[in-house]
Amino acid sequence: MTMLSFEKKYRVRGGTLVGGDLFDFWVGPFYVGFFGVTTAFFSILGTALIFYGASMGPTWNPWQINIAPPDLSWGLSAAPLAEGGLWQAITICAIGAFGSWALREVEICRKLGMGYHVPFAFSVAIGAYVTLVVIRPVLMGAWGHGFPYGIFSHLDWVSNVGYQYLHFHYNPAHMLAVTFFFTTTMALALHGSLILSSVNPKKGETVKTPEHEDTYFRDLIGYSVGTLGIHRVGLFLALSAGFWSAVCIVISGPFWTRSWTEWWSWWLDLPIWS
Ligand code: 07D
Ligand code: 07D
Ligand code: U10
Repeated sequence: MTMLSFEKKYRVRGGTLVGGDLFDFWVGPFYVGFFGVTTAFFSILGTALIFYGASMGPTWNPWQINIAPPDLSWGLSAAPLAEGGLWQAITICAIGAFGSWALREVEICRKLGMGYHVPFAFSVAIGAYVTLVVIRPVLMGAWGHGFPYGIFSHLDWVSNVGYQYLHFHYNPAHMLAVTFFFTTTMALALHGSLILSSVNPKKGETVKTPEHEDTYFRDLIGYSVGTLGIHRVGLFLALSAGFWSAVCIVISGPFWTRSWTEWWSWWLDLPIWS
């Protein structure tokens, strides 16, 4: 079935979570829905606020624009717009836009009768962002612990926060997250290369079957996880990377305030050594 005739079949009403038929239509290739409207609303408003913040700042250089969170002295209260209130409003818009996008994904899943794997996966990324700008600042008692919105300024934040704990690489949850990120890229490289090697043959050669793919890994490492299984592995690895990232930052401050190198002294403190 070509894409266009398939679209004709599935572009029918139904499956919406909110709004009934009201926004149940497409604009060009995009499905709109109630959450498409809320996505557009929050992202347009949030972007406009970033431009407003930039207009108050010293530069229009896109690399240097910076919208900082309120000073720590504001605690968890609402700050005036020019003193971090903009950051607070942009954070609300960002969460509104990301949440709307995830719910729009859910509506598209429902329309197509598919599983909710894509919105679930995106929710893990949203969870990491919310951990950085809401959960950790709330646990530490000030919005000022959120990261600033700017291309270079957010890098400065990561570096500064890292050195506040002396050596962030010694954070055990950071180790797990980094390992999952590395493993995800390795898994994607293995999967991408295996698929291309079997279904994109040279001119004149035949396309190979999933049995070839299975056999390749059985010959190489003695086991094949299977053609469906590798997608489960990939999703697990990628979501674990995001999950352990959120853990590594939420424990830094709320649950561990000293250097991460010191954390490892539990090993030296084991009673078996004395
Ligand atoms: C390829 C999908 C497309 C998405 C893109 C990003 C914007 C921002 C806004 C000027 C993989 C679009 C960018 C809309 C413009 C303003 C105000 C996704 C793809 C192309 N970071 N980060 C980047 C964000 C955090 C870190 C690049 C966002 C945490 C490091 C881009 C968030 C920490 C490095 C960017 C976020 C952190 C980057 C490329 C939110 C820990 C880099 C991103 C909402 C997670 C790299 C100059 C990319 C870089 C980079 C965006 C959060 C660390 C600007 C939107 C606070 C160490 N980050 N980041 O390709 O080159 O993602 O920076 O949480 O080295 Mg960041
Ligand atoms: C938060 C992004 C969410 C994005 C969303 C969508 C748009 C729309 C529109 C394109 C989580 C946004 C969408 C805006 C765009 C269009 C049209 C993803 C998020 C919802 N670190 N470190 C991590 C490594 C060091 C430090 C995570 C490596 C140093 C701190 C990851 C190294 C020190 C924090 C990671 C390294 C340090 C981290 C990031 C190597 C600094 C965090 C991934 C090789 C001196 C952050 C939750 C992530 C974290 C984090 C990797 C080094 C500090 C595991 C590989 C030693 C303070 N580091 N790091 O979280 O856990 O993605 O955040 O040296 O806060 Mg680290
Ligand atoms: C995968 C796969 C697979 C495939 C695949 C893929 C994974 C099985 C079969 C997919 C993978 C790829 C294509 C590879 C490339 C992808 C990446 C590298 C990932 C990164 C992607 C990007 C960088 C692209 C990002 C682009 C985006 C997000 C599109 C941007 C979209 C928009 C600007 C429009 C968004 C649509 C919305 C919000 C909903 C509908 C809204 C409109 C159409 C706008 C009109 C608005 C309204 C009608 C509402 C009115 C607005 C209001 C009320 C607001 C007003 C507010 C004010 C303040 C004024 O596994 O193999 O192959 O292909």
